[in-house]
Amino acid sequence: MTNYNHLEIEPKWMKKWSDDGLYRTPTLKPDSKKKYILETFPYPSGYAMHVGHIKGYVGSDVTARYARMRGYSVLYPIGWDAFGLPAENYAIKTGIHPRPNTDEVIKVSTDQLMQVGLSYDWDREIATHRPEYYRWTQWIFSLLYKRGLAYKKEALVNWDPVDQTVLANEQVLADGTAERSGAIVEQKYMSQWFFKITDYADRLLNDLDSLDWPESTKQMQRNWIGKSEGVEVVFKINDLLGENENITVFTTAVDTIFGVTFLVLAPEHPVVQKYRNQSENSIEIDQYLELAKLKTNLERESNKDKTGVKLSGIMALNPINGAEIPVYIADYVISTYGTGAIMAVPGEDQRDYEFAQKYNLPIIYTTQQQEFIPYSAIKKHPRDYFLANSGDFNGLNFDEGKEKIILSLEQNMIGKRVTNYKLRDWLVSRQRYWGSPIPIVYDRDGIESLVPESDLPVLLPDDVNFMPTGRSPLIDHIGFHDEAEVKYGDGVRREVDTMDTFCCSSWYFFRYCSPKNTDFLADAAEMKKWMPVDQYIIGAEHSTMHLLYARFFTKVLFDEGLIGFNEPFVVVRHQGLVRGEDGRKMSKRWGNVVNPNDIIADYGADTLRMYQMFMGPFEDGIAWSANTVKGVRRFLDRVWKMQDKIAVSSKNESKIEVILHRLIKKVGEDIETMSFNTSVSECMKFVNSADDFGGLSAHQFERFILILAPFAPYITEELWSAIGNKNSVHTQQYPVFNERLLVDEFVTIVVQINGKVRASFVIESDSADDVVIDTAKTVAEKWLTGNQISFTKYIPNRIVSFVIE
Ligand code: ANZ
Repeated sequence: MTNYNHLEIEPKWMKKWSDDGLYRTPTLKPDSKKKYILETFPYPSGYAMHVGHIKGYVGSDVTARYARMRGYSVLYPIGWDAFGLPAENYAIKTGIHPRPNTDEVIKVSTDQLMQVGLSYDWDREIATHRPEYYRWTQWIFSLLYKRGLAYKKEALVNWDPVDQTVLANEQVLADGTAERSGAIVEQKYMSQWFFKITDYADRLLNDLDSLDWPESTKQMQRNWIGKSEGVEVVFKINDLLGENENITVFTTAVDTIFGVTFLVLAPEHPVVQKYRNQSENSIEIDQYLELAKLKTNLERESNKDKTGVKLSGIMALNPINGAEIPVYIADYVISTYGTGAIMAVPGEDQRDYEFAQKYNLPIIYTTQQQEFIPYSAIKKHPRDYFLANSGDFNGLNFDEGKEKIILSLEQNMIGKRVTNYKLRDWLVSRQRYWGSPIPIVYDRDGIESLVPESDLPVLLPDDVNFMPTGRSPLIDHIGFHDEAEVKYGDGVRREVDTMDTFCCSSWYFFRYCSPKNTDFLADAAEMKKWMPVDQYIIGAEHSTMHLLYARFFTKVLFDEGLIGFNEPFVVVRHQGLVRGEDGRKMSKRWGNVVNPNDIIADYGADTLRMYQMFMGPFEDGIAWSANTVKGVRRFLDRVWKMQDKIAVSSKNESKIEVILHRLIKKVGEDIETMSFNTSVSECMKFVNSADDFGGLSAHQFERFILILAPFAPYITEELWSAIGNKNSVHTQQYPVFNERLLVDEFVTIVVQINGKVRASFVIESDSADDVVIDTAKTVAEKWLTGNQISFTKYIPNRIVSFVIE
């Protein structure tokens, strides 16, 4: 027998599978069982793909292969999230245009994924930077525009003064610097396109309940949407000019209103603008506003050290009791949430407490304890806390107090109940080159209109200077605008911003249903057959934005009557991070990156795959172990050698049969619950037992190969063909197990004599009748000696009963 040589086997089968179109998606008939298995499509920005990506993909592939073997018609596609910042930043760094570079990376990565033996239907491959794809990204923009869900407005954006560009929130680090340039990011007002995802906030929240997603992911979505029910209360202002001005605050703790000792405004609040010049401390205020501009919202919210400045010259009146209180400006209040103004209650709110301590402001406690109690504690047990220092409401518990205070504010028209959301409209325009053009044109008066559907796609020109200049690169492309002028009239100019790459990735799973369709984003009948996605494996870093945006697009298409479901992903799971051997995140900086190509070259793709499934629970973060990789390879070597020990009828055949049936059951169930690591370890145990028993019968070996096939597709294909099969192992049915064989290995037999239980003993299950009866006679000897047994009955694996004279 030859040795196990992965270098020979793997390229051979890879080519054969591809030539035969083995993994092509079957045509789905109405009565077929379907499974749509999806994974995040990679963005082709640099070279070699990471073992971390590969782990998620192998998990999907095992599931896809197993589903096929269980008779499902499977859609398991792949594509490229090709537009966007990773590719553009790489282009800026190297000076190489993103198109040829992206196309080259796609080629290299395709080869890499093929080598791993992932059973994609390559005929369905898509890439978001190809016009036939982004035509439909633009079409969705148009649909949103027509439905009143896409609009333009002035907004504060993250501005990188070094790279001269707007940054997405994810590109701003927690310390407020730009991920790429390291510059301190500024906040700047610019005109931007938005999608009105806030219209869908309640549906996006409520529909989460029905989804089989990790609870933590659902919770992150809930937090991101951030539904909050509270009250808006109007505070009148006393100013030197005697003008009529109010400040409306949003509070979720109106029951603490008697404890308000100052108001706080966000630096951007209009009242600040109105009074800043006439305040005695206007210089100090101006300085503070400049400083606040440099901070991102994230920094402002997480800021430990509360800073602020008094807006002197005005006082506010607490509407509930007329108390006069000062007004402060502080950046821990965010302008874009609620009303951008808060009533500060230092007796029960931690941030207000810290602020009051720092600026020596009074504290009024409104609970019976007369000390600081965080409001979160009160909210948990509102009946245990009683109002104090709260006028007519004293002595009421917080439950009753809240309702009565709200009613009183409502009656006096100084408060109303409101619901706020943290969710903001989705900012989709980028002053960048490498994205889908936005299908909008402006006439000479600057009035916007949609590019007609028949003119889509608006092509992204290639000959553009993509280096950052502080303006959208498309501004200066004369041909881009000339073409619009010819089509739509003199003076017409195209929109020069491009779309956020999240727009491309929010609908790609529809496209896979019929990726070559030229009439629509995907054929309606195909979408109906394949969607929704049955299993989506994605990195946990996509828990909020990507999943939320994809759900939003799906709901819009549903509302438009184009699809019959309004949630795209029934099941979502996250693969855990693969860390370096030293336990740190894999990074060039630590020199701990493992290149999958090296593992494939040294040990084979089957080892890489099985190791990744074996390294630990799929959803946990695990450090790489070169030793275990070797161990997995040794396991496959043993599997290879098993073909030499095939006995036509092994003497231990029935014993092995029992453990084989157990394995069939266990691996099947484990794949369904993504407990891949335990299925691999069971396979390893099985090989040990098979060795102990002296080998497998030919039929047993065949079934073992089938069990292993989803994990190690190459070696199993080779062994399968070596035992004389003509068809691929990957077109076979997964073996079936027999429940009856799964009973315990040992059973307890009870011995009855004349109807009375006299003894019991443990014996291998399914032992021969005469062996069991003889054993029973021995253990019950003291009742039997000297008596004649007139009748013996054996109920298999349970009871032996004797009748004696
Ligand atoms: C007074 C108060 C007393 C508050 C107390 C809380 C506890 P969520 O649940 O996140 O909606 N707030 C309102 N608008 C804000 C803004 N733009 N920036 C920063 N903070 C803001 O929280 C609502 C609470 O957060 C509001 O209720 C308000 O403080 C603050 F013991 O009002 B509260």
